[in-house]
Amino acid sequence: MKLIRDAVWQRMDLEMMQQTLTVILAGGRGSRLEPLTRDRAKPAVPIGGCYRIIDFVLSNCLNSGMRRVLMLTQYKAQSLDRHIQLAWTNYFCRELGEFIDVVPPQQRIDDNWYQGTADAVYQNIYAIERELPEYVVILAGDHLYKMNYRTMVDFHRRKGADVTVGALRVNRQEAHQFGVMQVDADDRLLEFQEKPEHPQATLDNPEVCLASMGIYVFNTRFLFERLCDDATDLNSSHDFGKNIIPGAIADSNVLAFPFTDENRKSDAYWRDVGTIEAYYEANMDLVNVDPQLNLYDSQWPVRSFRPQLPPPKFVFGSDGRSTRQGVAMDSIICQGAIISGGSVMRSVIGAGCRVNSYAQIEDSILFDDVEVGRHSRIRRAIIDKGVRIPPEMEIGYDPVADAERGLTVTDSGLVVIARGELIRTQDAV
Ligand code: ADQ
Ligand code: ADP
Repeated sequence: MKLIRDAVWQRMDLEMMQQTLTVILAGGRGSRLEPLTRDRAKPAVPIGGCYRIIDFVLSNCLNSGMRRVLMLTQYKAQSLDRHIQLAWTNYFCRELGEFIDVVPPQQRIDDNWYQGTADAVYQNIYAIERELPEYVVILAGDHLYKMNYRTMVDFHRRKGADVTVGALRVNRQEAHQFGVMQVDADDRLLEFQEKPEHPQATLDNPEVCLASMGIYVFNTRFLFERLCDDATDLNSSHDFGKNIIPGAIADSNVLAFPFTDENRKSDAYWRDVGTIEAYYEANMDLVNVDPQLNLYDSQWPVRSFRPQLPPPKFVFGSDGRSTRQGVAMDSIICQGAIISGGSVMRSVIGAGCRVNSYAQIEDSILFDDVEVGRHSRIRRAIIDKGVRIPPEMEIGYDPVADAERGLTVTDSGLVVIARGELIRTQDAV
């Protein structure tokens, strides 16, 4: 009996997801992630060694059965576009009506670039209409989390909503960065304030607010009506959080979908890695012994592009006088990396990196093809693709010296070395 019921549910789920079109907003500048976003869009920023930020949302889409995806890009999209072509297009079968289309601004409706998030979707209204979806799921391309969107679409459908907003409980101190909501006992939105200065707590806990995850399920017809009205409103900033959602509360059925972790039965892991510090912490979580975001979960595969590179290698290195074992602990080491006589602790080492003899790397993130010279010491640093650290260099030990070299140093002392930033040999200690 249970088997039959499961099969019926699965079929209904499948049909529901086939009636769904996904729009991923991937155009934000990510200026607080500078200099990592100097040449690439935020969703294309590498994370966890062999992933890009966008891989988490796209893996959620595939794992949730959402196979019609429009990705709206705007800012420095070339790296993102190439990653999608390399890593993702093969998972979608055009013959079955599946696709992932990267859509740059085409100025089809008028000659403006996208203004806000709602405008980005409005300008692609024809592409959405062509697919005749029942529901449109709008996602952001720069969040880290694992979520089965089916449960959210199902919640939206069962409760007869016009629009459903993904919601998560956050500490009151952090809530000013988000849309903050008040809901009734039936999850109906009573109030929505975008990034309020004084966020209002939930009724049951004065330290907690209900935040918008910036993801939405819309009935297509309702979405179109609201976008068309908004487009002609001269006072609108054409943004979902500022205009569309607050405007819909008064006369429509707007619901909040509470996102909780299915396994841990608690508040789920979800991060908007908007700042260098948040980005760094998210990487450090991945190298934790018990990470909140587990990459080794076979029930929820996270996919990405895998270059054809040899496996990582650990070798004894030598400086002519003695030898030193190449070691790594509590770390992620990607393909093609060689740890030759250096030591790596609590770090993420990207593909093709070289860590030479007597080098020490701690609590750091190296993107692909970084070379660390002999006897260099690196601590709490983020090093972009292809940077060469000369021998006997110290990074992350003296914030003043690091800033004098022209490197980015955050308030908490994290050092960021951007792509193409060459460190002159005479800077070495
Ligand atoms: P923010 O993240 O601050 O708040 P925004 O900067 O508008 O909102 O970005 C939303 C998403 O859209 C991001 O993924 C961004 O990259 C993308 N984006 C922005 N402008 C775009 C454009 N013109 N074209 C294409 N994509 C674009 C939102 C909500 C809040 C909510 C937070 C959660 O407004 O209510 O709490 O997300 O992070
Ligand atoms: P990623 O590092 O994200 O893989 P790519 O190597 O694909 O990015 O580069 C992204 C884009 O940025 C490309 O168009 C590339 O030509 C450009 N780019 C890379 N480095 C620089 C730089 N130092 N100055 C200007 N543009 C750059």
